[in-house]
Formats: sequence, C-alpha cells, structure tokens
Amino acid sequence: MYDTMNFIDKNYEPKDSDLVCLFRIEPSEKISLEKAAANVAKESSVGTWTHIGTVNERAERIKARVFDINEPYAKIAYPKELFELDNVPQILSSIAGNIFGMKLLKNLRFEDVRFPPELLEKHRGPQVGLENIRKLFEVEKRPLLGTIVKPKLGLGSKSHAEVAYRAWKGGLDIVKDDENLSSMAFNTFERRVDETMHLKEKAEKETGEHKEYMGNITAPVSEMKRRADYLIGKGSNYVMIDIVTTGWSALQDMREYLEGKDIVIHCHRAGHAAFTRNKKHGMSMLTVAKFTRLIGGDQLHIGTAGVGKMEGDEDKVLRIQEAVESRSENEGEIKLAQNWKDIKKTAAVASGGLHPGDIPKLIGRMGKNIVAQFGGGCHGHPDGTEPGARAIRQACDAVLEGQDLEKYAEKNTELKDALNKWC
Ligand code: RUB
Ligand code: CA
Repeated sequence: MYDTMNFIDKNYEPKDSDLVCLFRIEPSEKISLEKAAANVAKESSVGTWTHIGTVNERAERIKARVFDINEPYAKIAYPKELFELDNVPQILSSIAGNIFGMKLLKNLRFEDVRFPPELLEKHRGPQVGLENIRKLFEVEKRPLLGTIVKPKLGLGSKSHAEVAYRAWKGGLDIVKDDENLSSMAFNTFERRVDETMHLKEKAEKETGEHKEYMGNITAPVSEMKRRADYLIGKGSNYVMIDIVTTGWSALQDMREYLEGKDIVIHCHRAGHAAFTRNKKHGMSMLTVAKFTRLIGGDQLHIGTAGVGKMEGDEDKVLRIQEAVESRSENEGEIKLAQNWKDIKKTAAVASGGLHPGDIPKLIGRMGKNIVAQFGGGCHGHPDGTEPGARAIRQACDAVLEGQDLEKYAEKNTELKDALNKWC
C-alpha cells in the first residue's frame, strides 16, 4: 500500500480536479528515474523516507501519483484534497518544498504546473488585467513604454521626480521606481510620491497623454498597505511590489487588500534568478509566472526574449508570455496546458539592458501587447533623459510604420544619437 513504488501509476488518468506538476528529475547515481520520481511524489504529498505504521486510508487515497515519465521529465498528479486551495504558501510547501533537498536527487526542477478549476475559483487573478491596462493609456497599437529612474538609489525625492518628468515629457507612458528603492533617508516614500505625482500631472497637461507612476511599496505587508493607500490617495493607479523578496503570502494579502480599488499591481521579480536560472535545479520562471497570474499580478517582468542584458532564452520567455497572456494553452510533450477560465491576463513586462535599437527585435519577438522598460537605455542617451525618451518613442514609431530604424533616424536626431551610441 505504502511502498514507494505505489506512488507510480502509469495507468492513472489525472482528474480535472487534480493539480498537475511537471518536474525535471536527475536521480543520484544509486536509483532509477522511476524510483526518484516516486520519492518526489511521496515526499511532496503524504509520505516520508521509510515505511510507517500510521498510514490511514485517507493518506492512501489522497497521495500524489507519478503518471507519466519521459526522461528526464515526470508528470505528477496531486488530488486537490492535499491542498488548502486559497493558501499558496501551503501549496508550494507541498509541491515546491522539501523535495529540492532530497539526497537521492542530484537535481530537481519544477518546470510547469496546471491548476484545476477548483483552485482557479479560489483566486481572483489580476484585478485590472492586460486589456484594461491598455485602455487606461488609450494606447492601441504599440507597446506601453516605460523607464526606471536611474541611478537606482542616490537621487533625492525632488531630483527623482524631475527625472521622471523628463521621461514623461519625452514621450514615455510609465515611470517606475527601481526594485531596491523604497523609503530612504535621502528619498522618503511620501516625499517622492508627492513630488513625482505632481510632475506627472504637469507632464500629462503638457503632452496631452495619459501617464502613470509605479511607486515601489515593497516593505512588510502592513507598511505596504499604508503605502498603497498613500499612492491611491495621491491619484495613482499603480503599485509596484517585489514579489520574490516580499513572498507569496504578501502578494495574496495585497491582492485581497486592493480588491475593488482598481489598482494595477506591477510585479518585479528581483531575486527570481536564485532559483530559476539553473536549468537543472529549482523552479522555472514559467511556474513563478503562473502562480503570479493566479494570485493577481497585473504586470510581471518575464524577460526580453534574448534581446536585453538578463538571461532568458527566446523560446522560454515566449512560453512564459503565452502562459500569462493566453486564455487557454495547448498541451505539449513537456508542457502542461492551462485553461485560465475567466482569470484575466497578466501584461508581460520586458526590461533589462534595452535601448531604442533593440525595439524592432523586441517587438518582432514579443509583439506589441507588452510593457517595454528602458532604464540605462533612456537616461544613458548622450543628451540625457528627455532625448532618450524621444529616441525610444521614435524607434517604436518607426517599427509601427514599417520603417528601417537607420532610415527613420535620418530625420530623428534623438534616435540617430542613440543608435550611434549603442548600435
Ligand atoms: C532594468 C531594471 C530592471 C531589470 C530587472 O534597468 O531596472 O530591474 O530589468 O530585470 P536597465 P528583469 O534598463 O538599465 O537594464 O526585468 O529581467 O527582471
Ligand atoms: Ca531595476
């Protein structure tokens, strides 16, 4: 009954109500892939390393089952009774907990997940979502363009706001705080919000365009709630949260707290590469993205599909984009198809080492429905932030008009200077 190999059942057909995981499993030398997979199923559901006399009928009934092995991958089905469906920390303590440390595995990577409808029903998903974000800006045919104020830290509140203003004036839609900017002695959260929101309104009046500021509220949850209220009180439609360093419980709590307030939650993923980068061990960014959409992240950094400075192969990033933007995915040999029912779509954010010269390739690979962010690729322009923003807008316009960048740059000096510096 309880023997490890009973956690393998290749005739088992997962129920629609099961949660299904895809793992990449590298056993230690001593055991077979099957035995390793069985132990993963055992340790991540009801079992432990040895036979025990206390097993009851329910433990047997709700145990996880390995139902498909396609070396080095294994698919494991988890009956929903194993989970407190609205408790993501508990779910991940099962399917992404002890198993990564088991000696009998050399490596283990949690590659993909499929949520059952019963789980989707327990979570709100994005409150605003991709389509409504684009309506907010009344931007139809191009990526939303943003910058991150640089230097990351160092500017005082006023200078921070001034840099933001220059970027909006130059034509960018969104300005965000950097991931490690919260409330510093030289740039307190409240002062920064006051100054930046004031200049945002000025930029909107002068450009006639809708602008947004993504204030970073990353902090302990009680403080995040206070900072979210402060931003909302000043008229912002966005909050930014570093979801890895604050954690799943914080994202769930903040999603609940912001319900009914129509606020976009921008999810920065700083720290994810500690466990997503190693392609043999850890958890895929795809899995992180699916849990983020499930809980309710409206925007999520997913990479630049091989264009910018951060690691992330084109095919892997496009797979993540499919998972956050699709209504339902198609099944694949080593992919799990998710039907998202009425969970709204999360907007894919491409950021990291991007400059105006990258825009044709970025749009060519990720399309126009993305949020594209340029930090150094804006403020590093030879003539500074505002021309840098203009160059980004010009490069985007060139792509939309089907024009070659170099050609377009002949009549657009800001773009020409940017291409001369970075291409
Ligand atoms: C980019 C930046 C973002 C990184 C995060 O600045 O500040 O934090 O893109 O990476 P720059 P990812 O444009 O100067 O590189 O988006 O991959 O999580
Ligand atoms: Ca950053």
